[in-house]
Amino acid sequence: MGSWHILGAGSLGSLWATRLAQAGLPVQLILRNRSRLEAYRQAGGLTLIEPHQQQLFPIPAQTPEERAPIQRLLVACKAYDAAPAVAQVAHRLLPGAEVLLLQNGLGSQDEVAASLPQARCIFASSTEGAFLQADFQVVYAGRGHTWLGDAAGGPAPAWLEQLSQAQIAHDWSLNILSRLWRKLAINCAINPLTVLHDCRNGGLNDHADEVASLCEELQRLLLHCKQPEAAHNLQDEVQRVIRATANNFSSMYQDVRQGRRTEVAYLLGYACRQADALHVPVPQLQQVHERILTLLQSRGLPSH
Ligand code: NAD
Ligand code: KPL
Repeated sequence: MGSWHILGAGSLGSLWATRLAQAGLPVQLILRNRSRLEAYRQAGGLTLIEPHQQQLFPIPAQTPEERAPIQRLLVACKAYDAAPAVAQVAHRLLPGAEVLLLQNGLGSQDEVAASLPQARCIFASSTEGAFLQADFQVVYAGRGHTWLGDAAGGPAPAWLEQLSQAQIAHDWSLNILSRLWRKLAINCAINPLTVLHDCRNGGLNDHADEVASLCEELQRLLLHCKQPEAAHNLQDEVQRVIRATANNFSSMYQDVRQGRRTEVAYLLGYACRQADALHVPVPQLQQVHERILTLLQSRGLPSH
């Protein structure tokens, strides 16, 4: 069935690459440039770190300039890097190639799909947790689930069987956009407020009114976007997530704290742009968005 090409050897890309390799499936990593490739070769491969074991996988790697054609590409970059990264390898995609997009939020998937009319783009929404302990060393921090689907319809791909072999817990979703919208709404109700109030997710219990008014606006927006399933009981779900992750720092909080670029443009930014386009009033969301952009600017971080 051909090799898995994985674009981006960060947290999630390394997690997928090592599990596919562990199952004996052919994998090729695509790294940014020759100096990353050199650093990777020095490391001897990717290391997967789990609670009671760690294992090194000497997975072959290449740069985007390599010429070998690509049938199946897993894009594991951040949302803001996805389209430019795909552009570097677009000429290598075979007719009918499949491109899996692991990005959180919305907007980046459409950017990629618009640039690849010849490919089948499959969107994913994942609750897996992974982080890099060092370059090319990935810690599998929390087992989760990944939903995959084709917003344009069509059958489930035969290679889903390979994900089962690799023990990547997954389901084929007939409404992947609804899943992505639901996750986006939850992230929009929690993540920016944790940054603005400098708190763990559980700290938002002290700001329940603010969370509730964001949920109300997000629910209205989802209904206008024709996503009733994603809108259903949003506030209860947000409260459940806050309780379940009370002790955690949100991903946006961690990005800001570590001086990393955030995916805000594909979360709150996307929600505000959709609200604008559909003339849905979302004053609290817009105010939180502006406050976040100001905070990012004050820290010298990109606001897009
Ligand atoms: P990451 O920053 O750890 O990894 C991204 C990698 O892509 C980096 O190694 C970067 O160097 C690489 N990259 C960027 N541009 C490239 C290019 N042109 N060519 C080759 N490589 C390139 O990010 P991540 O945490 O793995 O997140 C990826 C996506 O998955 C994000 O949208 C994130 O929100 C989502 N996600 C992550 C997790 C998680 O636990 N880490 C869970 C769910 C969803
Ligand atoms: O996904 C999350 C994140 O931190 O990005 C949760 C824990 C759901 C908070 O929105």
